[in-house]
Amino acid sequence: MSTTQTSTETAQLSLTGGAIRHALSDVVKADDWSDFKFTPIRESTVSRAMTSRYFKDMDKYAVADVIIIGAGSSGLSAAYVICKNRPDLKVVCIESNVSPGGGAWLGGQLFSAMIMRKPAHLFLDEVNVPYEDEGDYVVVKHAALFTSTVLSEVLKFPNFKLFNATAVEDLVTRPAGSNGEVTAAGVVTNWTLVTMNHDTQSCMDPNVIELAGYQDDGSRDESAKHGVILSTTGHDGPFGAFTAKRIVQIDGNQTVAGMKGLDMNHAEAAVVKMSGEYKGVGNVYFAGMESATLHGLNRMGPTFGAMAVSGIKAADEILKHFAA
Ligand code: AHZ
Repeated sequence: MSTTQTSTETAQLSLTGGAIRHALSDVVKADDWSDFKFTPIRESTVSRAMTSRYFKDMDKYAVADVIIIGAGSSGLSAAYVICKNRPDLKVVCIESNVSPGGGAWLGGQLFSAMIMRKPAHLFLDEVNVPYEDEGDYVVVKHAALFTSTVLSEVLKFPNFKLFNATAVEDLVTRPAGSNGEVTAAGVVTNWTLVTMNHDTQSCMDPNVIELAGYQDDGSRDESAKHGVILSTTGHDGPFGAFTAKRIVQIDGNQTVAGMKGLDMNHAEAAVVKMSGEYKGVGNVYFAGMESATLHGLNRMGPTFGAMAVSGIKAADEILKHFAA
């Protein structure tokens, strides 16, 4: 039998053994629900409560210090590390799907358990996700336990905003040198449902989130740290590797190498090592399986240590950028 208690200024709710007692207002007396009611509300109040906050967030995060593209296991792990260490940075995550989490709701195929090779279990310790210790690797009883825990931790940070059901359609770029070099200065966004229907509707222009550190005329504000983009859109697929594919068009010197076959032992460390800053176009970092697609690394299949650790590594580089 468990006891859960929440309290507000006006009421205390006590859940014990199936009997719900509303201690102060006596709404439910002796299991008699016939007079049960909620506090009153107008429909327009609900609309305003949602939309005012959403648009306030859009306003607040129109300029961001860190823009994370994709809320899969690598993106969420990175978000956790950045938000925890730098509560002063504005961190926004754009996720094209309605449900954040990417491929980390299942361990592999349709199986529930999630495998992480050591030392990635240290991240599980940090976020308090329990696991079975099998020696060289650990097992979380359901991948959804990992994803929902990291997601809820990240969402609780006051400096983090998730815009889900929103797709990144392009990068904002600015000149960054006399030889045609460019730097990424933001992302171009749209509702995913709009992104999916550009071909069937008349022009629906997108929206933009700009990186911090630029002036009104687009030039760098040298007195401020410039913001960064961390792309974690997963491996090549219908939506995946979005930024990798776009960035090599922008940076004509590079190509998307494409993900190689599955090799668990080599793939995980390689993804971690190759995650981090992208040298071609300024202000862009990669983590997770998008790094594998960009750099031609093996995939690892259903073992998630590299997703957490590559997110941590990219986050560490980003923290160093802001600390310098
Ligand atoms: O919806 C995508 C997913 O949630 C999102 N995404 C992709 N393109 C986007 C775009 N705008 C906004 N243009 C976008 N969001 O990015 C997220 C990627 O999550 P993921 O779980 O696919 O990637 P990950 O690298 O974090 O984790 C990969 C997990 C895998 S795949 C794999 C294998 O195939 O071998 N093994 C592992 C562990």
